[in-house]
Amino acid sequence: MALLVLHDYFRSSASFRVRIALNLKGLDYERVEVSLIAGEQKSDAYLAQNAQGFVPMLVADGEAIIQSLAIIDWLDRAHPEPRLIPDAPMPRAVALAQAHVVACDIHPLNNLRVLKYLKRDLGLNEQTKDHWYRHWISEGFEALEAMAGEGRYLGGDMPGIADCCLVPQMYNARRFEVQLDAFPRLVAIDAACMALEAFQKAHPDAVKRA
Ligand SMILES: N[C@@H](CCC(=O)N[C@@H](CS)C(=O)NCC(=O)O)C(=O)O
Repeated sequence: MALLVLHDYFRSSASFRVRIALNLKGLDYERVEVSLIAGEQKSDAYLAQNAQGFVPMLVADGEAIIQSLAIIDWLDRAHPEPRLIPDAPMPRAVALAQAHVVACDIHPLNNLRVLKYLKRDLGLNEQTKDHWYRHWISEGFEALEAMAGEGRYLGGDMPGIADCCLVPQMYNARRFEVQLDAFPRLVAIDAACMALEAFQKAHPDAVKRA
């Protein structure tokens, strides 16, 4: 079995997605914390492996994989059970569409570098920046609430890639005090996921350095 080393940051939601996926698959991995606050993601040594300078990065037997959804896809092919991305064309499209609502349409707008740009370069104050943050989560969650099926999880009877994306985004939403009353299905799915050890062990509070 490949030696897996995850370069991540405890509070990074893209990293949280990958920790959940690794735990759901029951894989052992080492964590190397990259402090985003200290700017370690922009060090020469890190950039030599990950030109984008983001976390997460998974190194499997010395080969680096970046982008959380690409990492989850790699995990699903290298370690197929339990499946996180369905094989059948239509369920696969549904699962990826749900995951992309979070990973492509919410999260990039609220990324650390975007928030820094809003404050430092565009001169937004803290309150306006937080308003921006909440706006994009609420708008994305409106769509995702409508797209959630009847299952216990976004993935149906079992958690899948979309649940790996939802739970970290809910964590961010709560941190920034987004009103969640309008999203009862997402709140219920998040609670169902957080009842599972794989999600609990991946949570920022569980992996935070003492
Ligand atoms: N699309 C990327 C996003 C990764 C990303 O945005 N990572 C953030 C933390 S959640 C990061 O490393 N930010 C560092 C920075 O903005 O300098 C993925 O899914 O892996």
